[in-house]
Amino acid sequence: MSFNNIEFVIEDGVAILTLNRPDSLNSFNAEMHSEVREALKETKKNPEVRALVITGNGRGFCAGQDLSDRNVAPGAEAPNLGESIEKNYNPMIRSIRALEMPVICAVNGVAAGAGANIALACDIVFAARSAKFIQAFCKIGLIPDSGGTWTLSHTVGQARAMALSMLGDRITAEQAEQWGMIWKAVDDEAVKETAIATAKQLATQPTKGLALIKRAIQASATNTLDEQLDLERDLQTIAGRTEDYREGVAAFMEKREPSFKGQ
Ligand code: T3D
Repeated sequence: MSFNNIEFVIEDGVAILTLNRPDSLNSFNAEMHSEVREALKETKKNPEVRALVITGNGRGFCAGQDLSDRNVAPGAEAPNLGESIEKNYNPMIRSIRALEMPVICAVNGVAAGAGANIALACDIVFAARSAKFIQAFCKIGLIPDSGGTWTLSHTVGQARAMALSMLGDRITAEQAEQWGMIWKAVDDEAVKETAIATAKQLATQPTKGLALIKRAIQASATNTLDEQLDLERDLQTIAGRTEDYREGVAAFMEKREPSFKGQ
């Protein structure tokens, strides 16, 4: 597959999707959206892929929508941003959340606007210590999209979600870690390597089980305890029927390392 705005490689069971418009801090134009869609589709359908890493080239992770693509000249017809979100951003977030494998994000630099919320939609987020998370939308009269209003409320609580969204302050990676927005802040030079190593390790694990964990944790955001107990029962039923469960128990009993196939 060849792309103009992203890099996409598959190695050791891991797909690595790198946003590659560094001159505009990897902001999204229409072509990049369609390339990311293509890469996510391939990730989902390629049976060799058991984890995905999303990162960026250059000094930024992603600055959200490419604002040079928006004609806001006086008298120009107002763009329909709802259409843009329906066509591009929402399907991307839904795809990341629904992928039946771990999605690891390496936030290599500033993550602003939709860029911040794409990172926060991933399952495990590592961020370079120098990276910043910015809900930049309020500075241009918009609201956080790409799931930001939901993700932030659920991860950092309403007080912080509200202030981050209204003030558009820059949050450091360490602050994001302390607040539970991300998994870990790591040294700049180690961020991609750490994310890829984590993804490669996860790609050797029971992929179906990990996908079920993802489903359960996601559902807990809106379920009652009763609903969640029922869901855990149902998902455990599925997990208990996988080959990897059989292998995990057998390996434990035989005191050897398991060899999981992701099935
Ligand atoms: O429209 C729809 O479809 C609706 C959906 C919207 C989703 C959204 O994401 S809306 C929010 C859009 N994003 C922003 O508002 C962020 C804009 N960028 C910034 O605020 C700053 O660039 C940063 C805080 C991210 C980083 O600041 P700094 O000082 O480190 O870098 P810089 O100098 O501002 O940017 C470097 C270059 O990238 C610069 O280009 P130049 O001058 O070197 O040629 C800058 O124009 C360009 N750039 C950064 N962000 C964007 C961008 N170009 C186009 N679009 C951008 N979003």
